[in-house]
Amino acid sequence: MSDVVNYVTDRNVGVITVDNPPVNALSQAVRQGLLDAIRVAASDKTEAVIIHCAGRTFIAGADIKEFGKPHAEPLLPDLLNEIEASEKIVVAALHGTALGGGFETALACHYRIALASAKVGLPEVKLGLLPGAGGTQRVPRLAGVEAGIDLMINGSPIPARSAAELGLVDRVVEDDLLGAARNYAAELLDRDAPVRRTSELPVADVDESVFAAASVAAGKRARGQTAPQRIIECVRNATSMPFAEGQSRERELFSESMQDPQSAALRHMFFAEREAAKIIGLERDTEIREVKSVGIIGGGTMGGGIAMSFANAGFSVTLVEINKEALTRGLSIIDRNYEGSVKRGKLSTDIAAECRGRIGGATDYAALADVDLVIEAVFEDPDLKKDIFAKLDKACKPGAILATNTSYQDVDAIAAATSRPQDVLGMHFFSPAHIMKLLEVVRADKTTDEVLATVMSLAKRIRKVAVVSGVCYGFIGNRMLEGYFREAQLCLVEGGTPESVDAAMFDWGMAMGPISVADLAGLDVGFKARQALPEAERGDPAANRVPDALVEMGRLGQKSGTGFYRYDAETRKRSPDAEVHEIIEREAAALGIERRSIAAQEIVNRLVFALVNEGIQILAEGIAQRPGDIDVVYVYGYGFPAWRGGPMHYADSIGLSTVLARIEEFRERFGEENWKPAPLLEKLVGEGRTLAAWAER
Ligand code: T1G
Ligand code: NAD
Repeated sequence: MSDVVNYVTDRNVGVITVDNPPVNALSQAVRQGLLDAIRVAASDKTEAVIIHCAGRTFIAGADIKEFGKPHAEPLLPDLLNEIEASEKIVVAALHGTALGGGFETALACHYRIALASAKVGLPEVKLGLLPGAGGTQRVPRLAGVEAGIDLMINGSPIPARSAAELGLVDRVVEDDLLGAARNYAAELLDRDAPVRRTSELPVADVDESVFAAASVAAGKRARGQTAPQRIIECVRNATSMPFAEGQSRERELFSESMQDPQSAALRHMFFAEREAAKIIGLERDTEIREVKSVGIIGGGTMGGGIAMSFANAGFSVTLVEINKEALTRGLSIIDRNYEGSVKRGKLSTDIAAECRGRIGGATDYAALADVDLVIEAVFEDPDLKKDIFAKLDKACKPGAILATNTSYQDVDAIAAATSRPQDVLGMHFFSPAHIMKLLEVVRADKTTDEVLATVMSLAKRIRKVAVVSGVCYGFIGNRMLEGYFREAQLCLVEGGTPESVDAAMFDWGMAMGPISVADLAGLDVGFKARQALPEAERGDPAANRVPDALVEMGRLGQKSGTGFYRYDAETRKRSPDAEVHEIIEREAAALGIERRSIAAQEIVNRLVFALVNEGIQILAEGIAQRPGDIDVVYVYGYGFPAWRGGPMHYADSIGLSTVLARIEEFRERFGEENWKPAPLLEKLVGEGRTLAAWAER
C-alpha cells in the first residue's frame, strides 16, 4: 500500500493500518494511503473494513505542519465522505487520543469501538480553527446540538466512556483493541447491521436560544476569539441545512478561520510550546538523574503551591519551615487549597487525600539528607537565600539538585554560596504555583547539562510548560514586565485612571489589566524590591510615585483590602476608589505633569511595545533561546492572549518596522531613558527580516 498506510485482508474483514509516527497525523501521504485502501477494499471480497492505527495513538488530527501550504489532494472532507459512502461496514478502532481530523475520520466510519483508556476530541478551536472535515455536521447528528457545541467550543478531549454515553462511540473495551474490533465487525455482519452513515441521521431540533446562549458563553470564555462563533454558526446550519450544504458552508468558514491571524497565532503557540522544551546545544539523550523525593524550603504563598505540584504528580515532598508555627501555617494553606480543589470538582476527595498524604513537614534540614531535589522559596532576600544554600550544601546528599524560586536574584551568586554550583539552578514558578503552567528554568553559569535536562523532564512530569532562561535581573518574564508596569504607571499619572488603563489592556485581550495585577501581587512586593535597589537603578521616578504613596498609606492591594482599587472583604470584588484618583492627580501635580486624555490604543502601544523592545534585547543577549520561548512565557505566565501569539509573534504579525516607528515616536515624546530601540530591532528592520526568520539562523 504506502509507507504510512497498510491494508491486509483476513478472511472477510479488511484491516487498514495507519502508521505515521509520532501521532499518525493526516499528512497528504496518509490521506492518499487511506483513499487507496478504501478503494481496494470496496472492490475486494471482504465484507467489512476496520481502520486503526499503529503506535501510541489513533490519528491525532490533520498535519498541522501542512497548514498554510497549498492544499494537496485528496482533501480530507472528500476522503471522509468516500469512507462514509462505502457499501461495506467500516469500523474505526480508537486508542490513545483520537483528535480533530482523526476523530472526524472515526465519525465518517459507520461504527466506532474504543479502548477505555482512549480519549476523543475536537481541539481545533485551540488552534483558532473549527472541525473542517464534517465534524460540525456529524457530531450534532450523534450527540445532539448542545453536547456537540460544548465538545467543539471547549476543545478538550473526553474519555471513551463519556463519548459512548453521548453516542459518539458504540463500544468500549479494556484491551486487545484489534481483536475486539474484529469480533465487533463479525457481530455486526452476523446481525446484518446496516451501513450507518452519520450524515444521513437527523439532527434533533433545538430552540434558537441555545445558539444565542452558547454565543454569549463563548464570548465570555474565549474573549476576543473568532473561532468559537464560527463553530456555533456551523452547528446551527446542521439543524437547518441538508448535510452537503452544511458541510460546504463548514468548509468556507474553515478557510476563513485558516486565514485568520488568530489561527496563525494559536498554531504558532502550539509549536512554540513544544520547541521550548528543546534546549539548543543539548543532546536529546542527555543523561538525567532520578528524582523521586523533593524538599521545599519555605511554606508561604509559593512553597505551598510548589509542594502540591510535586505531590499531585506522585512525588514525596518534605516542606521545611523556620519553626513549628510557620510550618503549621504552611501546611494549613495546603489543606485549604486541596479543600478548594475538591469543592470546585477539580480533584476527588480520595485523590486529594492521597496527594496531601505525600506532603510531610519539618523544621530541621536534616530531614532533607536523602532528597533528590530541593527548591528554596523563602523571602526574596539574596543574603538569606545564600545562607540557606550554604546550609543545604552541608545537609543534602551528593548529586541532589538545589534550586531557587527567586523572582529576580542572581542565581550565579546563590550557586557560589555552595561547593557544588554545578548542581544549582533557578526554578521560577508562578503564583498560584499549583495552577499556573509556566516554569522558568534559570540556567546558571555552572549548571551542568545533566541537571538542566533533569529539571526540563521533571517539568513535564509535574505538568508545567518549561522555558529556559539565562541569568539576569528578573530573568525573561519579570525583566520584560518592568517596562510594561512602568508605562502603565506613567499612563496613570499622565491622565489615565486605574479603570481606564486596565480596560484598555483587558479589552485588547490581556487576562487582567496591569493595575489589577499589581494589586493582586501586592504593592509591597514591588516597593521592597525597589527599596533594595540603589536610587539610580529604581527606574523612572514618575512611575513609582503613586505605588510608593499607596504603600506608605498601608494600601498594599488585595491582601490589605485597598490598593489602586477597593476590595470587598467577602467577595474580593474590586471597585474604583475616588481617593486613589485624588492621589494620582496630587502626585501628577507634584511631578509638574499636565494630565491629558489618553486613548486606549496609546496605552496598548506603550505597554506592549515596551514588552517587545525588552524582549528583543533579551534575545540579542541570549537570555532567551528563541522568540517563541518569550511568547510561551507571556502566554502561560502573564495572561498575554494566546490568540495574539505572544509579544514576539505579535510584533512580527504587525511588522517590526511599525513597532520601531512607534518606539521612535515614543522616544521623541518621552525620552531615550525609557525608549531606546533595541539594536537588534533596528538591525532586523534594516534588513527587512522578521524575528521568526532571525530565529531560523
Ligand atoms: N500535526 C503535526 N504534528 C503534530 C500534531 C499534528 N496534529 N500533533 C502532534 N504533533 C507533533 C508535535 O509537534 C511533536 O513534535 C510530536 O508530534 C509529539 O507531540 C480538519 C484541521 C496528540 C495529545 O490539535 O494535542 O485536525 O516536537 O509533544 O504531549 O478538522 O500533540 O516531537 O517534533 O504534543 O504526547 C487537531 C494536536 C489538528 C492535536 C500528543 N489536532 N496534538 O501529546 O506529544 S487540526 C490537534 C496534541 C484538525 C481538522 C482540523 C498532542 C497530542 P516534536 P507532543 P504529547
Ligand atoms: P512568603 O512570604 O509568602 O513565604 C516565604 C516563607 O519562607 C515564609 O513562610 C517564611 O516563614 C519562610 N522562611 C523564611 N525564612 C526561612 C528559613 N530560613 N527557613 C525556612 N523557611 C523560611 O513569600 P512567597 O511569596 O512565597 O515568595 C517566596 C519566594 O518565591 C521569593 O523569592 C519570591 O520572590 C518568589 N516568588 C514569589 C511569587 C509570588 O507571586 N509571590 C512568584 C514567584 C516567585
